[in-house]
Amino acid sequence: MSNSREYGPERVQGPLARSAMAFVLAGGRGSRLMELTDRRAKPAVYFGGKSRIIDFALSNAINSGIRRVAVATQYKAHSLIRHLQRGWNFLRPERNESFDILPASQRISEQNWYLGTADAVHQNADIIADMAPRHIVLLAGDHVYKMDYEKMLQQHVEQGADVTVCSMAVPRMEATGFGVMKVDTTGRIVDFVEKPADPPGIPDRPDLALASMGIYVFETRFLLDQLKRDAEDLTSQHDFGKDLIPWIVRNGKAVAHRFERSVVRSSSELVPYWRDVGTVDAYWEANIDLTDIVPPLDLFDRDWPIWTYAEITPPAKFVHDVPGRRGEAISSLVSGGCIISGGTARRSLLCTHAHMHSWSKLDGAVVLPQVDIGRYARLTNVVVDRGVRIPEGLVVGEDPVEDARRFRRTDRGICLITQAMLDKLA
Ligand code: ADQ
Ligand code: ADP
Repeated sequence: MSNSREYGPERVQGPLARSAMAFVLAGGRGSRLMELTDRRAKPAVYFGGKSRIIDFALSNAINSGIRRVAVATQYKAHSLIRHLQRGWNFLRPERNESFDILPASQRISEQNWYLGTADAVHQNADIIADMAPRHIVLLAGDHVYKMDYEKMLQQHVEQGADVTVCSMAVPRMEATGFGVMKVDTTGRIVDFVEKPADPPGIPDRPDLALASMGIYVFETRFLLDQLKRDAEDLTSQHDFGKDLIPWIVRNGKAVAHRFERSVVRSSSELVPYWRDVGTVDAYWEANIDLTDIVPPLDLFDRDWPIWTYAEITPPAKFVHDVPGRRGEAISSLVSGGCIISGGTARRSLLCTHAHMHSWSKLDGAVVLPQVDIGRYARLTNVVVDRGVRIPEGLVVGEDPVEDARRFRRTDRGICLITQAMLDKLA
């Protein structure tokens, strides 16, 4: 009798993640993050104090049981590649594991970088074929969420799909930036439109639309055949959302996987949490949300750790020397290597090696690594880029006109502060 029978029907397939490969697309710029992505790709932007955005997709892959990972990079990839090399090359070929960084390197045509997301995979088809994983889990490197891809792989095989697309319901008018699908009662996708101006609603909930999260599962051979067909199609823009997925919806079997079912078991995470953090406002909000009493994204969940490369740092230190000069942090996350000396951080998130000096105040501040905050500075609702030296007495967040003149101020009133902006003022 085979083992699978003994274990009952849910084990018949066995884990599929171990024989799958995660292919992470990390080449896009993410230009709506403004100066935060002037020098680094969006997947390399810091998030949550210790991580970079790409760590979420990669940790999900590892926590799901996937042991073959490839990351396609293109735009301003230096700090991204450095991070991947330092933090993620623990996957060992001698254990039948692999971790490959695949920069656009004109491997097929000497004229073209990665033309689009599908081309980024197609240009590496020979590498993928060599490794021969049974399935490809295609991921974007620029979303913050926790998800068990094994469940999606199981559904893909059970339903005999050509492609399985991960989806979640979003308010209908917020779906204009996504691929939006219509599904039948079996979950089969019957229509898929990329970024529609007027997204179709879900039949019994017309206020919601079913959005693609840009996460796809394919059988490897099927995907490689599709990529070859697409590469020869002169009308194609070689993009998954614009070309490949709509083609398979029309000509094959595309199925939707609902993200709600994939939420990782955790007491605080009853609602599915997935963020694109594509704008300064969304980025600020997702980081500040982590300071909530019960945050929507649990970084303290030991069942689903978010792995990263982290510099070795001493513990955070709080200095309170004379009365009235308290070094304190309230409802805040403070990373290693920070020194809060006689200043106050409230509802703020400080990455490694921030140094707050006496009488400085932060409220609603997302502070990237190695920032120095001078005496008497008062910063409210800000994102401070890595390495910035905030001069003594600088006040931000109290005069909208003055803020907009000096910094990148969003409509919502969040200010992004970079060293270049401060240098211009000097
Ligand atoms: P977009 O978010 O517009 O839509 P896109 O800009 O193509 O997707 O980026 C997807 C991923 O690919 C990102 O991680 C990006 O960094 C990467 N990428 C972009 N261009 C690349 C290139 N040339 N080489 C390598 N990597 C590249 C997609 C889908 C929608 C879906 C949303 C969900 O097309 O249908 O709704 O994702 O966010
Ligand atoms: P991250 O903050 O993402 O670790 P860095 O800012 O260290 O990334 O580097 C991103 C890229 O920008 C690297 O290629 C680095 O050499 C370059 N770089 C860093 N600082 C500057 C600067 N002041 N001017 C121009 N390029 C810079």
